[in-house]
Amino acid sequence: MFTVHPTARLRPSPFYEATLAEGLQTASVYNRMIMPASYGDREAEYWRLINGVSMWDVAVERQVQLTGPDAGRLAQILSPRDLSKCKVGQGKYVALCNHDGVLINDPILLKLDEDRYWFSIADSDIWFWARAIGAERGLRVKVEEPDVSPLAVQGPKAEDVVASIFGDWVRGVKYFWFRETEIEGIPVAVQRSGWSKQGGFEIYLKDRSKGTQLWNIVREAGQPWGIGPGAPTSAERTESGLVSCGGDTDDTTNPFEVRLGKYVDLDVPDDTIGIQALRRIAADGPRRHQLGLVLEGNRPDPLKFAWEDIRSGGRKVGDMTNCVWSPRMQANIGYALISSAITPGMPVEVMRAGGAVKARLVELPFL
Ligand code: THG
Repeated sequence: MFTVHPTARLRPSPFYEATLAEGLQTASVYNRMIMPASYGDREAEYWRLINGVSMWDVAVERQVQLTGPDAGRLAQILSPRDLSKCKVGQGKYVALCNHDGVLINDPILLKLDEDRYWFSIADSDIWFWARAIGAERGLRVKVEEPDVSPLAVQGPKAEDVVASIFGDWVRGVKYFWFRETEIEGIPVAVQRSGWSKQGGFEIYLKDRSKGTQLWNIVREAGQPWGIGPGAPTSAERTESGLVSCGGDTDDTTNPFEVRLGKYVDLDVPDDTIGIQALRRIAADGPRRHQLGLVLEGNRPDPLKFAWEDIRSGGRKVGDMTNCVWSPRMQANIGYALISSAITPGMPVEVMRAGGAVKARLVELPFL
């Protein structure tokens, strides 16, 4: 075992002390922060998410705030999804692309005001990108990181827990919509969102000095429903078909290849970054697509670090980009980023460390 050497470059989450007190066992790094991964019993944490309620320190979902008269303009320039009908209090899942139409991040965009937005980002440096584009285009917009840290409450019992804290109004909050409020004097925003398909909310803490206090409020309110600490769960997200940008994608992947084409509107303004390339890709048809893989074998064999080759008829046709044991399917399942010529039902094998493994291709999501 090793411990993490603290430095000012590795910003601690406001919930860091609370997660240590809970017995945090494993973590990874995301947006140059420590991301809690498990408290020692992944299987129990998985079932708590499926059947009950789980709370996650996801402060690594850092916010990039746009403010000023051109904030909405910049948000649209960065997002090839039509934002013209996005209302204050609404969130939208967006696929940020570079000028070649390559996916560089897949944040949730929150519209806090006509002239204030947050990108709640995945793991890449959008702060630099947004500020550079805003400056190069001469826009009247400030780009900065606000003091905001999400805490996710996920699972079928999450709504009961969050309603017991904030009131029954949370039951009426629509998917990806949010409201700013406070609890015991702690300023927060409460959104129906989260990186699972088991339902739930994210509580965006707006005062980093109150992390332990907010953690304990949720922990205590959740007791009647058996809440416990957890983390974004690779088995559940894979079963549910959620994308992990940077994990399931490489530096040539476009949104159409990973089922995000429905978040690309080809008629957004011509100055939207990447839209010319995306129109071309849409017209030509993407070269690859993303399918599910169900592998033969009945022992867990997760993918470690690198993608693994997928072969058909003796030649490479794609990559297996993740692989996890699914407790509900009792199989190793994964994603294929694979030639568009290969379709569900065609025989493939995955070149794993222990040798070739036969796999069945299916449409996503699995469940
Ligand atoms: N919550 C918040 N910020 C985030 C994430 C989050 N930032 C990083 C990362 N997660 C961004 N990635 C995703 C990926 C998928 C979804 C949300 C954020 C998601 N997708 C649904 C799906 O694909 O079925 C719904 C999409 C839709 O219908 O619009 O939820 O989790 N704050």
